[in-house]
Amino acid sequence: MSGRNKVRAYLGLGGNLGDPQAAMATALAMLDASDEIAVIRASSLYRTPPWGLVDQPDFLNAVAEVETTLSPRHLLAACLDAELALKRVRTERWGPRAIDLDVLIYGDLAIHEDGLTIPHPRIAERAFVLVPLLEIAPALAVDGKPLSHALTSLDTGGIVRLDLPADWWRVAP
Ligand code: PH2
Ligand code: MG
Ligand code: MG
Repeated sequence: MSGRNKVRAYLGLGGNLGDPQAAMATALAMLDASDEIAVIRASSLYRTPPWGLVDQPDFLNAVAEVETTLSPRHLLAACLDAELALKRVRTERWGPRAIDLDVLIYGDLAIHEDGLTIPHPRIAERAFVLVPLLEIAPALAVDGKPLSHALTSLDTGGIVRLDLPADWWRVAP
């Protein structure tokens, strides 16, 4: 990746069908293989109770920090490409899925466009996003507000950190 215009971004990963750990590791490897995206680190994997539609299996969730020379829209497109390559079938909103990749944060940018809202509008409402995000970026703030604040009003019950090596995402399980 060229040294110019590198932006730090955070991606949310989740899944609850098939082998989500393998799907997330493969997705990060695919993104990292792009000349325009470098995966800097990934959080631990967390087993999390389903949010939204509760009558579905537990999810695995993680957050990855990346550096990219892609625009927000192209970064999102790269995420959607990885989802498609992993044969994600889009079904019901908030329903079960093999892999979901979301652009949570892109530098200091705030974007409100059709199909692209950054920072992701529901970061502060979702413990399954905040817990892994704060693990790797404890001082992160959105709109000048520390995200660690948001976590104090959320229920983190049932979220379990898996005891895996820090490079779980580099090894094909
Ligand atoms: N994703 C959803 C809906 N509900 N719940 C958890 N725990 N984790 C997720 O990633 C998740 C969810 C749709 O994006
Ligand atoms: Mg999502
Ligand atoms: Mg998504």
